[in-house]
Amino acid sequence: NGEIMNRIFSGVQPTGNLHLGNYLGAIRNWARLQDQYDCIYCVVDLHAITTPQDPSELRANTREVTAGLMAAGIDPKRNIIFNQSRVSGHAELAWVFNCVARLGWLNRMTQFKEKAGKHRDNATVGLYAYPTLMAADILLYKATHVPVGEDQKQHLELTRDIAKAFNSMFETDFFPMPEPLILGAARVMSLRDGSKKMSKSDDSDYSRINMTDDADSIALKFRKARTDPEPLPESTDGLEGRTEAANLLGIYGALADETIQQVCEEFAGKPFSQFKVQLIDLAVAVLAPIGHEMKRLSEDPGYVDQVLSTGADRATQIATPILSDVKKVVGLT
Ligand code: AQP
Repeated sequence: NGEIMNRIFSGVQPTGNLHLGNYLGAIRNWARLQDQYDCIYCVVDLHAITTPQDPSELRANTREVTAGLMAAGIDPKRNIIFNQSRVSGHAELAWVFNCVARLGWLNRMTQFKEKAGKHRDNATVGLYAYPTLMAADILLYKATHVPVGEDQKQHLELTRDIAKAFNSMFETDFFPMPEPLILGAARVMSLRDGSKKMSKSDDSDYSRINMTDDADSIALKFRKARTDPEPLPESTDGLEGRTEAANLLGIYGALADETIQQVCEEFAGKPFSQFKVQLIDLAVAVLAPIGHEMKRLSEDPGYVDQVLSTGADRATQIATPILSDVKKVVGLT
């Protein structure tokens, strides 16, 4: 019956302000994929609570991230947009996968090591088991493609291992192997430190451009962004060892849909002060309409809630028969 030809699943955590890294690295590309794929975009609130969240902020962030997805051009009619906790199948399938995945596999996950840091014993069990929930997110819909950045590659590999192990444990070909969709998206770094990625949880608001920042804040943050005293190089070779400079050129390139080499050629020999003026103009032109639309949507929480609830109903319709088959395969029903 031609089911699930090309289905995409992707998620974003409602852990704080959406920023330029989330936009250029993920959300903008999700909007571009909606013409070619059947897409499910999930605000992953169950993932968010693997680290402590304030309940009222979590609720507000879930709405804000949903508004961000729509403001960036993702159409909730053509795609499914919903928040994870409304479809109980995610947690149910994650439990089954907890009983398939091996401790040794999870012990190798670098994201856990990074996020748990030195206080490993204090990290939640949920943070440790994060990748099995992610596997459930994807396989609950038998998604065929998952857009992934560098940081999520290892988790997708684990998802494939879990699918394979499930299939072999129960002598079935039930789960398809989801393929990574490498979009070659830019990794956006902190404006204060070119060795750290731009992140929602960075203490300094000057480290990131939030999608809701107004033109003045965008200008101020880029003006204060770290660079070096050298002018812009003629080619990418001249960016060697200049992480902050490379980051700003990368951002410009991503916003303008140009390669970094093209940006170098355009600005070769110019000082950063001059380049930043152009960067600010471009960033404001791209982000201001998105920020305005997010603000407009934030004044209409009823509409945003309705999108999430309709999305959850549609997601449930796809997930229910798949979860019910899993239960039969495992012998739970
Ligand atoms: N700096 C970045 N550059 C490019 N892509 C990025 N993404 C995040 N930061 C950058 C991509 O955005 C998507 C959603 O990310 P997420 O919300 O699930 O979590 P994250 O990757 O952990 O993002 P943050 O901002 O760093 O959150 P915190 O501070 O809470 O850990 C993903 O596709 C991610 O690759």
